[in-house]
Amino acid sequence: MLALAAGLAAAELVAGALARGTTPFVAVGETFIDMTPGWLKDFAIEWFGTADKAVLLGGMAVVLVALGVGVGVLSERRPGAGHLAALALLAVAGIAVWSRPDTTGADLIPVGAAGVVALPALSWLVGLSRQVDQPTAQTPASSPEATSRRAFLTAATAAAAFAVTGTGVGRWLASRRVGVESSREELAASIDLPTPDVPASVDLGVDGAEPWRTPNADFYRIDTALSEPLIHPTDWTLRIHGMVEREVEIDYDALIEMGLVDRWLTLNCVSNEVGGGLIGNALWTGVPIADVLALARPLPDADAVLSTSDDGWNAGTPLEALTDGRDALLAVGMNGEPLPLEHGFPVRMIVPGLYGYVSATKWVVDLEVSRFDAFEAYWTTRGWAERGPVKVASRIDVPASGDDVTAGTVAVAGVAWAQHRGIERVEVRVDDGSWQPARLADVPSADTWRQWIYEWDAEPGDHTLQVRAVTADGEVQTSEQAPPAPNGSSGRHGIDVHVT
Ligand SMILES: Nc1nc2c(c(=O)[nH]1)N[C@H]1C(S)=C(S)[C@@H](COP(=O)(O)O)O[C@H]1N2
Ligand SMILES: [Mo]
Repeated sequence: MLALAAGLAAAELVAGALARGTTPFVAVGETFIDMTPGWLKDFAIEWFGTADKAVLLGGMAVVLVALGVGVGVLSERRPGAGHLAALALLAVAGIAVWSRPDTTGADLIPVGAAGVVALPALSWLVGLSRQVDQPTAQTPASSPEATSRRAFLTAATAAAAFAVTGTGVGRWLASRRVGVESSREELAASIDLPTPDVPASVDLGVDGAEPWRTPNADFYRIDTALSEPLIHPTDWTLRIHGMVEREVEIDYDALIEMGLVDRWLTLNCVSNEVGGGLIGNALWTGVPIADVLALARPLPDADAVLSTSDDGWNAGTPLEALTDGRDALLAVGMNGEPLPLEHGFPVRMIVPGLYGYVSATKWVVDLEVSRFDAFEAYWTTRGWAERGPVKVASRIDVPASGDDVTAGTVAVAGVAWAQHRGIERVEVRVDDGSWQPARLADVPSADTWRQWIYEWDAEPGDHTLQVRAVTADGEVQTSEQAPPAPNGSSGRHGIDVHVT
């Protein structure tokens, strides 16, 4: 019983820490509710009314105690059979978790944690308890009986203590997340967020191509946080200090009152491979970082801002990129919603033209005005470049490499980006032919990616297609291949297609 309780506690703890709502206990209960026949449901509601959930949970506790005792008694007699029975219980929990409609693979981690704790705990407790049951042939004077009893009681107390604290801490972690989620939902009503209507003629709407606006749920996520920091907006402050005339600290309301702007900005990761998907485009709502820095008045010698997240991650950004008039934001909204927790709630940075690792600090709480020669940031200490301007790049979304297409007119389409410089031209080449101009969609500014389409007159056979982009300031995307480290991948994206 104690081993089972310790296992459940491990599951609650891990689920709370990973911010997963579906603990094995909850999943089994929900599955039971779904499997309950109608007459029994009616009966339960009639008899217990709104206390039906409490009754169910109480009933589950009684069943668990009985199962725990059963497995324990079995293990005392035949340890192998006991362990098999425990594994079967875990399997039932795993199936219950897996069968929940909103489950993901990560929801199975707490079940694994339950097994990792419960099975050894079972062996340990049963082993000690068997020693109590098997008095040795020695004389009572040395009292091995008393010693082994004490050992068992110590182990049992440890398991019980773990069960109680693990469950408590797990529940507390989970409730904190719920609290932050609900304050996020309240903000949706109190701050002025736009409807993220996609501007006219930016999206060519080609079948299979990525939409111009990336929905929040599809936006790539990259960070070092195992579970995202949970910050209530009312607890959030931003400190601006270092090489400034006047140190400043502002809270969430003060930030909002500085005035919100809405900007379409494309964010991408330095780790994106040629042709990869670590890029997204959203309507961000926020306060210009320049306005916030101006409150503190940076000193003339400063050339960088070291921004730090609530969880200690940091990034170094050129001061110039934050003050040269571009739309560098302290963002509070994403696509018309308060920032999702995993994208930096309540406040993050977004700087057009720079990779995320040198600019897009999520859960930002501290801006230190400084000099590049005075610090090293999280990724620069790990060998990545100190500066991370975005490299011009382009990608073919359709057809997919390896596709079979029918001869005739084939829509070849994708995106190109060079944030803050802008895309002037995109060209496509078939096999070793000459570069042909693609047609470009509109863009609201130079800070977003730009869709393109090329109507290809496809002839039967195997063909290779390549794309390259040219920036508004005349840089032609290089064919020279570079890996993501240390400052972003380069080279041309190409696909192979078979035309029938
Ligand atoms: N606090 C914090 N902010 C962070 C990171 C991080 O690890 N921790 N990663 C950065 C990197 S490398 C990128 S590419 C972007 C990704 O932002 P997204 O997850 O909202 O797409 O966040 C940046 N901000
Ligand atoms: Mo990144």
